[in-house]
Amino acid sequence: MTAPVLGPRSGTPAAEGFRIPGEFEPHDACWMAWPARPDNWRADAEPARAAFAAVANAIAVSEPVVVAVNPADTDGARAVLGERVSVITIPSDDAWMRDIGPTFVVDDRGERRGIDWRFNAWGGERGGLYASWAQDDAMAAAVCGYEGVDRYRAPFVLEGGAIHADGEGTLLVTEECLLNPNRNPDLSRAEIETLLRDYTGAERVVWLGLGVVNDETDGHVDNLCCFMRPGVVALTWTDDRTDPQYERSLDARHRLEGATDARGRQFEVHLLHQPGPLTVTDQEAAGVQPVPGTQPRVAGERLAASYVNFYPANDRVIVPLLDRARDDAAVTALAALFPDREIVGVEAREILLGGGNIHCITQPVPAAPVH
Ligand code: KQY
Repeated sequence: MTAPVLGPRSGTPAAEGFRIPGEFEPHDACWMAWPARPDNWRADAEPARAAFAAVANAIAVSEPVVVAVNPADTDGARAVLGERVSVITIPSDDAWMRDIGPTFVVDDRGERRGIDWRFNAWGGERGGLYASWAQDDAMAAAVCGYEGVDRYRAPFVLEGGAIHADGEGTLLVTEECLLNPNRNPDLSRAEIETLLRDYTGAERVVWLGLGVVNDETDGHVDNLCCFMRPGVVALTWTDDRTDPQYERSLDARHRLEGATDARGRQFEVHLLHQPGPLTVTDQEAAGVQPVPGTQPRVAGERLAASYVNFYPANDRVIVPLLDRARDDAAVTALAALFPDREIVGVEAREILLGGGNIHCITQPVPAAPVH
């Protein structure tokens, strides 16, 4: 089954009364994509597929999951994804639905639309992670077609993982990513902030500085800091002052503590101690097939590991398990922060090896509020 891809709307979401809801608000579904490329996923993506399937099956207990799969992989995906997961054939260049899918916006009349950000593989000609991304850039339009929602084509490069919204007018972003010349070199900070307001419905943008060390997205905020509810955020942290993450997280903490949100609240900042530090093993690096123009995988390289990269499904939170020494503390902390949801840990090192984690591979379809 294919769905018609409709042309984009004119106008902007904010001008038409739309906003990004908080991710902790109810969802109607969750979209994911299926990993395949052997220059990013080791051992022909088989270990990553097992991890993606575990994430999809865990989310599907709580809300419908739809997985977009390249044509050649449809039968293989169907075989390992549970019966509560739908499989739809849509080609993609890689599997980061947070960044290639639409960011959905809602209005107060119960309507839902999608934002189709311009996508350049996290850097385009200036350090993008692979050389051809046309299929990824077409994903948001395809998903909007399947969902039967109108779409706005944004006039600037952004990824869904580069923003976090509280649903009440506040947006978190990082300077490392949004001001990186490999995204929108012709736009000033003020112009970027205006576009963010126009497309997300935000009234206040809170700029953090650097993201997680060695994050190949150039510091996506979704690996650094996220909302649990309006006014309450989780920040990846380390107590080790010698660790390069320490100064980054400390700076983010200071910025958050010195800011207020769109409703004038001060932030309640909860620190989630990072895993590791974790690094790529020889065996893991050897399992990736290098291709010129693609981000290489090098043994010993630090991985951008963070427990902030979780997915809050409707009644359970899917958390990456990454480090035996730290996992329990992260799960316990999140259980206190989401007292009405079950916390479900999923082994996620194989996702991390590809450059992101559970939040990066998921894209919620918010339930449209009806007033
Ligand atoms: O973390 C993300 N949002 C995307 C990571 C992309 C990594 C590509 N190798």
